[in-house]
Amino acid sequence: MSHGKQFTLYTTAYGPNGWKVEFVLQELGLTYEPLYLKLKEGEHKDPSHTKYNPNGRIPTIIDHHNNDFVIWESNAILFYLAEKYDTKRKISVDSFEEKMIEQQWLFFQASGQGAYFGQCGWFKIVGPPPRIPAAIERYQKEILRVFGVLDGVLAKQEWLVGGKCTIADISFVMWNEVAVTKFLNDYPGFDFERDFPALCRREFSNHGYIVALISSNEQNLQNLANELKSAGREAAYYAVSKYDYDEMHNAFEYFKRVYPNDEIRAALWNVTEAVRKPFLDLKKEDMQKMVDADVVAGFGFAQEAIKAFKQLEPNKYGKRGFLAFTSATGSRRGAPNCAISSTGKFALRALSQTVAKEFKTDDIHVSHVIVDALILTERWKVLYGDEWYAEKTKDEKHRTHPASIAKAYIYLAQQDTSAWTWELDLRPSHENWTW
Ligand SMILES: N[C@@H](CCC(=O)N[C@@H](CS)C(=O)NCC(=O)O)C(=O)O
Repeated sequence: MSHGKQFTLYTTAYGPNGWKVEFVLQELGLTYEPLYLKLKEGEHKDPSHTKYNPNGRIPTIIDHHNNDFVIWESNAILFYLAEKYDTKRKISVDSFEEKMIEQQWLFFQASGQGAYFGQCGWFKIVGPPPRIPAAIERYQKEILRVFGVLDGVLAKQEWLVGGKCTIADISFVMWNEVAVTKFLNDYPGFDFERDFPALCRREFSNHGYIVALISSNEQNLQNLANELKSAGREAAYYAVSKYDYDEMHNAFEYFKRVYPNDEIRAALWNVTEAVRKPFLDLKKEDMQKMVDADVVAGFGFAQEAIKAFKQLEPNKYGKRGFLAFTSATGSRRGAPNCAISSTGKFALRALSQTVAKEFKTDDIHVSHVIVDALILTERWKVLYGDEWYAEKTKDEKHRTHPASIAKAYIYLAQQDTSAWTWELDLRPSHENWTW
């Protein structure tokens, strides 16, 4: 061939199967000439292609450095490229057993993912009308089932095989992407992040953030950091001995040492000394503890974050940094038995507003976020037991998922300078508005 590249790749711009071959060729630094066939015009059925690929589908490759060796079926191509050219095993595995597992996933991708997801696309989008609801639903359900298989496996391990990203993982990427954006976009109640967290990963680390966690509960910190790490994300934590001004400073200093070359761009505060008691039963110590944790430590946290933001240039959203104070309705209205928490949240709201106004012209975005919801975390189960939790959470619309809250924070962090939220109030749709 006159193009002088090692491979000729018959592919298309509009279908997922060819892209995985391009990903792998690029990862391995191999040169190729892509020929993007127009499927609508039947170019893939033309003898100029079918003489190489009797199946008349893309992708197909010709290896000009191996006697014009021809191979088709996307996963057969991936395996060929890995076995022949990934000698350092950058994106493939070495031992016999691991290779068999790699093959297992490649077979599953072709037969269980590609074939079924493709049928969903045919009945829902590409094929001729009428759109048959029973057919669309069947394949949508199959996509959800396959997502469940992958999510279950990836909840326990970082990658499908060999402890690293391999051709097995790469083979699934494009169809997953198409399914989320085009096939399940109108499926009732579908929420990728919420329903398949291991496939999707936690929101902030998923958006490229390193996650630096601070808490007084070391076990929780360890679990969360491990979960993020096993999902291939970067995370570190600092366990404070108590919530106070000095410990906030220590935590920030620690993270700066651990990540000397990274920037602090977003800081989220969520601390509450949640004491609920009749007013006359409260002790001086209860109030003092709240002031130390909610107010003084919150103030220290905000100072550290603002100092770090001020050293940076504005990012692509036009801000040096984003600081959020997580709060509650008690920050706006007091209620019986809430003298401690409400006083703390009122103070936090005042702090948030003053900091927001003082640093807006430094391009630092500060938001006060009220979250009024039963948040679906294991913590409630531990506190009140399985039965209570099951009863309280049975109605989907009365509860809030942490991933949905995280999504709102991401949205705030990415707002451009023309519309900054200064206060947000989040509730599940059927919240009973007792407050
Ligand atoms: N199992 C095959 C599927 C190939 C396939 O269906 N390719 C699509 C484009 S993504 C195609 O060529 N469709 C054209 C047709 O069905 O006529 C592979 O993974 O390579």
